Amino acid sequence: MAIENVTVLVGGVGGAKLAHGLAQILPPGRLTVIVNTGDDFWHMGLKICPDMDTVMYTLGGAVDPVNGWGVAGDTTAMLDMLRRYDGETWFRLGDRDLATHLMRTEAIRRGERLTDITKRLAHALGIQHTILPMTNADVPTMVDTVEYGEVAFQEYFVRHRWQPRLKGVRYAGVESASVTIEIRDAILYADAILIAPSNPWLSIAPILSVPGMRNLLINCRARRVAVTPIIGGQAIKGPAAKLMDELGYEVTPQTVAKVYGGLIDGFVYDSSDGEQNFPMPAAGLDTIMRTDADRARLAREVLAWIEGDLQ
Ligand code: FO1
Repeated sequence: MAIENVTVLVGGVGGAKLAHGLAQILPPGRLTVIVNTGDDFWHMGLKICPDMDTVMYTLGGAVDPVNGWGVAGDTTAMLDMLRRYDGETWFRLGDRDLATHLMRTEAIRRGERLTDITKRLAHALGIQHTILPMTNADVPTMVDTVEYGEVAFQEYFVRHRWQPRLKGVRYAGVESASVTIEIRDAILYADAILIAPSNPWLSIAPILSVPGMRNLLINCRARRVAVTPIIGGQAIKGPAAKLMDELGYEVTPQTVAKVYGGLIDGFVYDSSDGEQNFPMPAAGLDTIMRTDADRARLAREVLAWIEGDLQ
């Protein structure tokens, strides 16, 4: 089968890398990136969408290459002044990054949809593909922890450096969220749908929990493939492995494949894990994306595997 339109579900840094690989190899307009907004929060009066911005900066060639989030070469004048006022500096907003939050917050206050705001910001950054929030509703991820009880996602992730032990996760208010017409079209017209190597519980599950999303994915005509975020019993980045352990799962790519269960037609695991068995067609590829070329190579290999009908 020939693949023309690709849609990819992503969280932050790891997902953005695969999205960037796809963006490099697909013609303009052929890629749609559906982004987790469970990490979004209001901070110092500003609406912050960390995963959206990570994807936007990565595809726009503006991302900080060391952190994988924020703007390359950004400065901290605002944070330095905030510190003098004894303000909240645990979430590090760079000076250039601040412009994104100001633009977005003003537009939200004017009543614009996050979908339309993102389209405008992405276009201004020269991005020729489509970036969509998973929904326009606020669906903050809440993390139940042993040490602090239930805390908002960024409190858990950034303020406490994902060290608290996790007991559970919920996506607050998701039952009244809905998929947008843009998301519906991106799924219905896709030839291939990828689930990026993002955290299955903190990044992908919020997207899948938007009412209607699962049904669209199950009933669409696209081939659906997930890429593992677990290699050699460890997460490529972030708390995925720690979280799996705390929730009582075995830290293996098989666990991830099982969690996606009936949603996927194929699974990509890392070739360094050796021959592996999965309950669906699976391919062992080099999934580590250190360079831009690695990202493009992995994107090409995954699409080639799907085009060959997951043999
Ligand atoms: N991650 C951190 O670990 N520390 C920060 O201070 C931080 C600030 C920040 C500012 C803007 C932005 O868009 C992202 C930022 N991130 C920061 C990353 C982000 O919060 C997380 O990586 C994601 O939410 C998890 O995908």
